[in-house]
Amino acid sequence: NSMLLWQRTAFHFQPQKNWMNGQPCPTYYKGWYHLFYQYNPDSAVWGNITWGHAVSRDLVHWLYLPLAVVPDRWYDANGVWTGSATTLPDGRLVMIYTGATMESVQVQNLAFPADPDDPLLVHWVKSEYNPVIVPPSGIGLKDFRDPTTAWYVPTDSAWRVAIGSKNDSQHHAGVVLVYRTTDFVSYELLPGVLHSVTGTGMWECVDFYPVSTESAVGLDTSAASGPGVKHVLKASMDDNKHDYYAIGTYAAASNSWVPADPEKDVGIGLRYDYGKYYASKTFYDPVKERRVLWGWIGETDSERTDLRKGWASLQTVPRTVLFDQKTGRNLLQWPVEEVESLRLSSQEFSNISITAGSVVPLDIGKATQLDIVAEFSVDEAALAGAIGADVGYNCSTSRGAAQRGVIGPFGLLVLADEDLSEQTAVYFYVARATDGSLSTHFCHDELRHARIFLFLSSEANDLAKTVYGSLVPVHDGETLSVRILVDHSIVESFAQGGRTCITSRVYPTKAIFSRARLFLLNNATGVDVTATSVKIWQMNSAFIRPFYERDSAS
Ligand code: DQQ
Repeated sequence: NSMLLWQRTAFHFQPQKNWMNGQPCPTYYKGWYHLFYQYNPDSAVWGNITWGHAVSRDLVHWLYLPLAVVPDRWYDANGVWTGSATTLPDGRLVMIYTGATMESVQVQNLAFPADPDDPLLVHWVKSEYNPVIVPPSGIGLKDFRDPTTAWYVPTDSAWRVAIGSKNDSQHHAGVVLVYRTTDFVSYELLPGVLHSVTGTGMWECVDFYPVSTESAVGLDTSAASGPGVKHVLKASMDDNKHDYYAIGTYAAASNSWVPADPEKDVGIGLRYDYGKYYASKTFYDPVKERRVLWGWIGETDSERTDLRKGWASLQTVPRTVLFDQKTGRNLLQWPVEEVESLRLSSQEFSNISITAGSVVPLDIGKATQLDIVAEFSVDEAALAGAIGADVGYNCSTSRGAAQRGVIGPFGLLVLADEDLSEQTAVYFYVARATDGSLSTHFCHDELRHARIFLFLSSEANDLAKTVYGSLVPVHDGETLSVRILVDHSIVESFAQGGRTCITSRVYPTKAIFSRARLFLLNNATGVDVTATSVKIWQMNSAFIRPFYERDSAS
């Protein structure tokens, strides 16, 4: 439907048409970044899951390739589901993926590049040994999926692969099983579980990787734990469709991982992203020595609408993931530096005062493809007076940017129309306890988005509208800062250098083309706020296009 073309994004990855699912399977091979993604080639809703494939030189400009792995065997007839890539020391690539069998049993299978000399890895073959892992006893036949990238354990002279599951006889616990292998064909289930958290249900798309606590570089998945290295365990909660992670300590000898803070364990603590975000996955990029995170942005409209528009869901921009050395408790996520290559002209504003209860338009011309970096400071004297303000605040139970507090909300209104009837508010909201301590909330308010619906007025309530967010750690002396990527129907925000991130999938009907605007907002009752610096870049499109084999021949 051409009416909806403005909702397609310009620099986020999305297929040409139809349904894309989480979890991406990213990797790097012979000069190219590869993205394999769960894809329905036939329709804009989930089904016929197959591996779509795209390649890029820079993680920003992508070329669509033919389908990589399709469901054509008894062991994957009901879908080629999520998998992972492992690069062996000799450079070979091993892909292990979940197949849903003819009877919908979840088994693990191997796939290999048909021609390892082809850097584009266009053709794939399946192993004659498939399936290589079947559900072990005590595990549900449909609760055994999404094998991780393998890591090598030198003391054991073997590789290990983790697989997510659940254990309903143990208080609905999410669990991670670990297999040992030397040849990727035969696997031995290790005793015990890597980790388990009661009450969290099925863990999908488990990811397990080391992070350096001392330097700002990424680590290969096989980097051993020890001083200066901790391990991140991430799982996608099938019950609530959020991605949770925790940082902890891995002991290969005992096949166990222990979170640093049991109160913030996987499934009950930190999330990668507090918006519309699920089924993410990292890979190690050996070229730039970084760990890169991909996440899946689903739709918040109905399947019926997706079918009409002919496509559904996207990927976030790839994000670099680092341990936050300053807080020591969380990860930092930041758009990969290549995203900055899309920056075109910029405009800079400084020291704009936003008085309590006001909105300030920023005259920047087009406002549908932006990269924004903004810093705010709150009037000190007013802050000192605001003791005991808004202690019980919570983004998701609030009324969003319309709910006025003493020290918030303030921030930006993106994808807004001229009279603000449509907008996504990206804002901070500060609460001050009676002991004087501050806690800072970071939120996205979509409540004023897409009230009008395009096809039938009876579908006006089709969209899930919500206020997203969480607390963001702020250190003494830090200014409040946010980076926001605006891309037609996606708003991706990174607060305080990426300590807390939120992604919104919105459906603008008024803030489109040249009618989209950008504003500063301060809806606090008690404090004036200064936008000390706001830098805004217009963003180029990434022009994702098909790549034909004849191109490579020429
Ligand atoms: N969807 C895939 C599974 C995965 C889930 C199947 C994540 O492999 O667990 O489409 O959304």
